[in-house]
Amino acid sequence: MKRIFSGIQPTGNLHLGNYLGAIQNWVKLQKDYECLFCIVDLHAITVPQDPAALRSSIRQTAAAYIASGIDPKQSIIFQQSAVSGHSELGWLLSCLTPLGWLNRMTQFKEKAGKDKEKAALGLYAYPVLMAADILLYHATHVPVGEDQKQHLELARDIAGAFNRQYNTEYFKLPEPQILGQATRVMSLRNGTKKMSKSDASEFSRIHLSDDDDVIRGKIQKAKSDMEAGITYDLEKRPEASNLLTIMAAVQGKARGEVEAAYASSNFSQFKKDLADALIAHLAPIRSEMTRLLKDTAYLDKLLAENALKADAIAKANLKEIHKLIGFC
Ligand code: AQP
Repeated sequence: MKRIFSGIQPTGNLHLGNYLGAIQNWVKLQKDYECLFCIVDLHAITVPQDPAALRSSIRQTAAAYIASGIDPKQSIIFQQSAVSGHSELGWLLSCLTPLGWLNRMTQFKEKAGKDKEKAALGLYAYPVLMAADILLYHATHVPVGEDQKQHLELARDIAGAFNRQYNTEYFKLPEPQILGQATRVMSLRNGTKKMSKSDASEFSRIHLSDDDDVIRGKIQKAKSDMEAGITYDLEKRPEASNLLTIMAAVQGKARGEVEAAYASSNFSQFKKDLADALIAHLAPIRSEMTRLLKDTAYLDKLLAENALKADAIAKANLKEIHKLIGFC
């Protein structure tokens, strides 16, 4: 059995990083794997969320998955909070995860900022819940962007800790799949910073819901440099490198091929072509998202039905886990 689990937090509009680093790969993988694509709302509340905005982001995320090409008949698209097994296994695994392992997690350090004392316990324990998400379904593969690599390594360590504690080989270690060219899409304002939903500047990212003019405006304003030609050099030209990577990923070309085509172009021509390529790729997704979001009854029904499917797998696995722990 080859089973995929992956998810995105409904913490706002999805952006090009979520799309190129995660969803685009899921679409390719869904033919060869049994897939669960989750809207990880329990992770979203590790930082404060407005309830109405969260509710709307959950539907928007579901619509983005489907509009991008995830087939809801083939893959299980569901909401994490609708399957209580995630929280339950999260607790069971937190009882055997050493604090020292969590202390190493760089995402907590970045998100908690300077005042760690004020950060929520949930933000700190986030990677244990992520391990539970994956292990609850015995997922064999987990396609994610580069930023989730450390959390996935921890999930493997936690699976090993469970096996050792209960003297079993129950959990197989899930394999990370960090695929494609755009495994870490960077901010359009700063080529050394990850494109992120929580960046204060809207101009740092392209949203899947951005219209053509907004995309053009953001690409035009994207940070560039004074060098001649558009060439890839992560150290010296992080912004040019990021834009080249985005162009290659949306066009489905090798980065070298795009680089060769623009080696003697200026930014103004390159940015115009990049905006055109992005619009050609994203406009159909945006219009399908808009259509789906008008039919909230369809989205809600789909999520409810799929939650039952996920719950059935989760319940059966939790029964086995309870036995191994000694609850029954
Ligand atoms: N910039 C990125 N490049 C490539 N992949 C990315 N992913 C996120 N940002 C990039 C991948 O998208 C999936 C879901 O991520 P998420 O939204 O659940 O969490 P995140 O990684 O914390 O994303 P953000 O945008 O940075 O959210 P906020 O600002 O709310 O923390 C994952 O597979 C991730 O690798």
